[in-house]
Amino acid sequence: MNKLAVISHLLSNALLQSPHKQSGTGFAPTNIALCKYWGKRDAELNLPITSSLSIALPNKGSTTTLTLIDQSIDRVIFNGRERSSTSPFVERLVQYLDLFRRERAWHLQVDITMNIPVAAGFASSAAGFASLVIALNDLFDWHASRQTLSILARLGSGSAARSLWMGFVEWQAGADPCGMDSYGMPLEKSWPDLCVGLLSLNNQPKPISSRRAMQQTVASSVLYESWPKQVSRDLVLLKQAIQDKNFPLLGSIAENNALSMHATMLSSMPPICYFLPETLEAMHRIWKLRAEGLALYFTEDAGPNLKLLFLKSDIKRVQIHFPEMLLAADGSQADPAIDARG
Ligand code: 2P0
Repeated sequence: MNKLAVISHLLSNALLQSPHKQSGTGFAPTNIALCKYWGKRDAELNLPITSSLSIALPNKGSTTTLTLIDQSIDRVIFNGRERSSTSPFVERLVQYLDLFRRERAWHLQVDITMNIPVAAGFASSAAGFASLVIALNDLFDWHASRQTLSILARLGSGSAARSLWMGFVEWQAGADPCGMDSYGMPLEKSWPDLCVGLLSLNNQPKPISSRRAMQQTVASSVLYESWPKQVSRDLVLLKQAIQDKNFPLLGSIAENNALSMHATMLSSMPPICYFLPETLEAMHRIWKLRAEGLALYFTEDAGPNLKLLFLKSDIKRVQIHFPEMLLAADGSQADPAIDARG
């Protein structure tokens, strides 16, 4: 099944005619995976090999506004600056919009604003595609469920399936070849004392996109065989840690999960290494502080920067050691009852 067939299955033809309104808007939060998505069983539909689990950063994310324009091409404005129609970013976005445009009779101005440090690689495509789908839902008046929007967002970028909710979200891998059972689900748990800090260490462009890196890992790493087993264990332990508010368990499993994902990359051929000297230096500082009694853990995605995990009671101590850290979530809004419209 291809993307168009999935969309036709989810939305009737009547819903795919011209937009109902002149404009539509949506906000979606960035999500940080505590148990990572790494590897696809279907590259066209972004269907994962394993489930994954994330926490949303409540006030950090992407707002997309779509406005119908009387022009022959789409215009994309990112953080106030118009982007060239030939840039890979705009091409990927327009290709995605085309999935919902059976006749090329209308075009849009797409305004995307992200309030996360974009150059530092924290602005994953997840919040971007999720906010785009919420804006399309508004523009077309689909009244689609969050589950449907999660599947639609996944077609743009896998991790976007988790950005439709606040709080903890599990993206179920599912087994259906068409992916109708592969979407995000909020956990009915909140943890107001849990904090996430963004530690920006190096803003150079990535050596390889996460999309390609995933593919290369699955195709060539002998260690990848152990990844699904690790994820099965980690999901159980993370949910237990969230249930019991057991922070050392949550921190140690999230950190180990990230390092194990990077281990599969290091063992791929050719090797993939997102660590930079600054990354390793920060990891050693975190481990030393932990040995000295500070409950501080990290997670790392497909880039050199770290996300710090700690409790509200330790904010000041963490800030003394990492004054440059951006406090992105203090857990107080990690409530699944609040939906992503903010
Ligand atoms: C995650 N990452 O779970 C993992 C951890 C990066 C490292 O999801 O190809 O941009 O669009 O489905 O979602 C980044 O990959 O990849 C990612 P595509 P995506 O957050």
